[in-house]
This record gives sequence, structure tokens and C-alpha cells, in this order.
Amino acid sequence: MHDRSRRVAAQISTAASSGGPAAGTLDEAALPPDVPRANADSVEPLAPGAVVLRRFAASIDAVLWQAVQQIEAQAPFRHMETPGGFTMAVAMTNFGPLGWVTDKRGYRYATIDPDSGLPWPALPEAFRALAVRAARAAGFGDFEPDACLVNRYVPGARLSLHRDADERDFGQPIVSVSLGLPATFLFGGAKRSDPTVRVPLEHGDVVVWGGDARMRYHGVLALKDGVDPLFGRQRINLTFRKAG
Ligand code: MD3
Ligand code: FE
Repeated sequence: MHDRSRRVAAQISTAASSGGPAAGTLDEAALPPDVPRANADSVEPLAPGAVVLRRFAASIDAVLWQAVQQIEAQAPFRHMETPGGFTMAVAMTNFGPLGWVTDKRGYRYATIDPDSGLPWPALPEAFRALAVRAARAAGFGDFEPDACLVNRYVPGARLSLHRDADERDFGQPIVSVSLGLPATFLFGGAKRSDPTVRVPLEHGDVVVWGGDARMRYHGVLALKDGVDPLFGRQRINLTFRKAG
């Protein structure tokens, strides 16, 4: 095992055995106002079931960026419509056998891109490996994603509080990868009206949401303007799911 992996593994076992607060409460002590940012491969327990792997994806950002650019040719980003008739501020597309879609008929996973009539682009192996490694690092050894929702935020775009509830097995985690401009993530509770905690997420940060965190409300504050050296004036978020 490399030194780096050993350090991460040690930190994870510490995080896993430290107990933390009761389910449904946030470990405020794990969320200092100034979370370290440039700290390569640090592991932070965020709440029961949620682990932040700071900059876990940073070393393969060029591969991720290339694939995100290439997806435009087969399955371009689009602003989907919610069942309530609103157009989403976040533009979306998907990699993998299943893709998340929303329209007037509702939310669902679909094997065919409704805009093109074609399957979604295959999940690149580097994406799959990244998600599997992150899930394993957080204690989910049997995670095999079949869906990768790709969210694109431009300055001003936000994602309102929601739960991810369209997957079959809520025992499987969701792995999220933040790329490009930094964002403030809102992490709520079991009810929409529960208080939220703000979590800054930067380029390369990976979060694994499982266990008691899996069904909690969450969202993203309006993206602040800026320019990322690689991704430019946008934030890309990948969410890996076992949907089917
Ligand atoms: C917490 N995306 O695509 S990723 C989404 O940054 C979504 O684009 C956000 O919420 C984004 O559904 C946040 C973080 C995330 C994903 C799934 C979760 C947080 C979660 C599921 C349960 C709890
Ligand atoms: Fe979500």
C-alpha cells in the first residue's frame, strides 16, 4: 500500500469508529468555519453516513474534463423541465446505462436519452474506477454505479432543496464529484423544513452520501462568478448512483 492510501485508510477508520452525534443531527464540530481546502486527500466525516474526500478527484481532472467536453457531441447538456412546469437552472446530461431525467411526466431513470433517442454515452472506465474507489474509502465495498448524472452550473445557477429518491436501493450510496468553480452545498435533514448546514465544495472534492445521510434534503446555493483554470466559468458536478 502506498503511504498516501495508508494515511487515508487510517483517517477513515478513525472517522468510522469515532461515533459522532446521533443519527439525524449534524456533527457541527466536523464543520469548522474554515475547512482546509488545499489539503490533498484529507478525509472528513461530515455527518453520520457522509464523508468528504477533499481533492480526491483532482489528480484525474484532465481526464474528467476531456470526457465532459466529449459528451456534448452525443448527449448535450439541456435544461430539463420539472413535473411542476419549472425549467431547471442546472443543465444536465448523463453517462452510463441509466440516465436521470425529468419532464412533465415526472422524475425517472431512462436507458434512452429522450432528446436524441439514443442510449446515453458509456460511463468512462476512469469515472467508474473513481466512484468505486471513493465509495470503498467510505466503507461501501460493493458499490457498482449504473448511472452518472452530470450537472452543469453557470454563475447564478442553483439547485433547490430536494431528496434523491428515484433509485431502487437506498442502501447504496451516492458519490458526488465537484469540478471547476467552488460552490456552497446545503445539507439539511429528514424534512425540508429542517435547518441546513453550508458545506464549501471545491474542485476535486468527492463526497460519499450513504447510511443515515442518504435520504437527507440537500441543495446548492447560487454559483458565484469566477474562472476555473481548467473548467472555465462553470461548475460541473458528477453524481454516481446505483439506480436500477
Ligand atoms: C446528500 N447534486 O444531482 S451533489 C443531484 O452539486 C444533486 O450538483 C448536487 O444534488 C450538485 O441530485 C449535490 C451532492 C449530493 C448528492 C446526493 C445526495 C448530496 C446528497 C443524496 C443524499 C444526501
Ligand atoms: Fe441530489
